[in-house]
Amino acid sequence: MNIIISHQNTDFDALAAMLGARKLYPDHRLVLPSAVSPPVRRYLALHKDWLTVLEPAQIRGESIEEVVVVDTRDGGRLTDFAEALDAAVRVTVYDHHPPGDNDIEATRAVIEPVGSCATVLFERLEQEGVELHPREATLMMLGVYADTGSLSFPSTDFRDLRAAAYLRKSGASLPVVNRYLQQEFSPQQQRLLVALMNGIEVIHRDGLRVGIAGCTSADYVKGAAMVVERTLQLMGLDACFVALQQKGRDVVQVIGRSKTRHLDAAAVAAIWDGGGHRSAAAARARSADHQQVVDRLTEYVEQMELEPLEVGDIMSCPVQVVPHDMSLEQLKTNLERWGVSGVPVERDGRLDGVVSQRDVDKAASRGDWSVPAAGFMSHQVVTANPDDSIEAALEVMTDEDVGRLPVVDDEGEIIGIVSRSDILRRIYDDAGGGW
Ligand SMILES: [Mn+2]
Repeated sequence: MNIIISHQNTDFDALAAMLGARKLYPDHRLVLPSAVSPPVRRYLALHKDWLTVLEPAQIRGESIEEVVVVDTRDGGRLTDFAEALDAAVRVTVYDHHPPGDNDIEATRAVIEPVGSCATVLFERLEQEGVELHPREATLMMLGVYADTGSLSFPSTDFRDLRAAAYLRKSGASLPVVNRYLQQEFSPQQQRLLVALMNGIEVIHRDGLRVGIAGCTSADYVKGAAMVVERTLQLMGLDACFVALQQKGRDVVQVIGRSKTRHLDAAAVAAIWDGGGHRSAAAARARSADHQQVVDRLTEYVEQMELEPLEVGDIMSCPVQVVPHDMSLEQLKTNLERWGVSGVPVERDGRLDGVVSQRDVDKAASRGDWSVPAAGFMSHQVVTANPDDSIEAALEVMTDEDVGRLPVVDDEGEIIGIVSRSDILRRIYDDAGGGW
């Protein structure tokens, strides 16, 4: 077995570099350490059908031939893999950190003094002529941005900027990158974040959650828009508008962010002759008080025309349902024929569980093709209602760690299925990412 690993508390640069390494070594398996940073964990929860990762326990006892280590070579950050590293025939390192006392011994090491390890891997892929899918480019971009402070840290090299440019050209989605980025805030920004988190009013409109807040500050807040963006992310809002007034001034700064195509931030900013894009816009309201601006924003959001945005709108239907006694062999054939990655399982007309492609692969590896669906399905009882908002469905999937939710009507009948990929498509369409 050949594996690709990285450091404890895996961050986006490490994950991006692991993906890059797997593009170079397609037969190697990705193995994550026991501790992974929370934003990476959230990213993986949503992308796991596409990005398969193993846990250290799953390689125990395997004979390891090659270990590819990325974004570190410090043995102290690789303790989960000490055994594998000892046993490996070859150890290859891709890193961008300066040398240290605790560095592991490598058969081959590619060390480049650039801002992110994703850049190191990107350049190898470029040399080999390996093409990237937009979602792969997006993760690589996340790596570059995370380690360079979105290309702003002094450690940012020309080569990081160049990698970012080519990743963008390969279709990297900046809205998705921003969705996952952790940003560092100044004290003024932190105070603003606290004020917004505490003072924001959330208006619910047909499954959309729009936050509106008014706020005063003693000094000018540089980078207030980033705080508005973070508020939107932290609160899981679809859009967020903030009226910010510096004490003693009669100008109100209006900042809008929207990640839904149902609400055009630029149209809102236009109320005060501002401008921008659908997803990000700003305006300056003169001779105004922030409370007046908040009232006007609230009126706008409460009265705007909306198409509904619900699970029922994006679910797949009609839905294929399989009986609990369908054999593994038949099920595998059917999933391929139907081109779906999972189906609900029924028994006596009622939902009994869900079978995913992963369940099928796992069962198939045991070699008994006659085992019935009930023997390897997930006994999953969480479902969605067609009236649920898609954000709520996504939350349930993340909380329950399931990839799809059967959609049932009030009588308990299965009328559709909504999968992580349905929601991904919706999120990315809304963000203009297009995959
Ligand atoms: Mn790094």
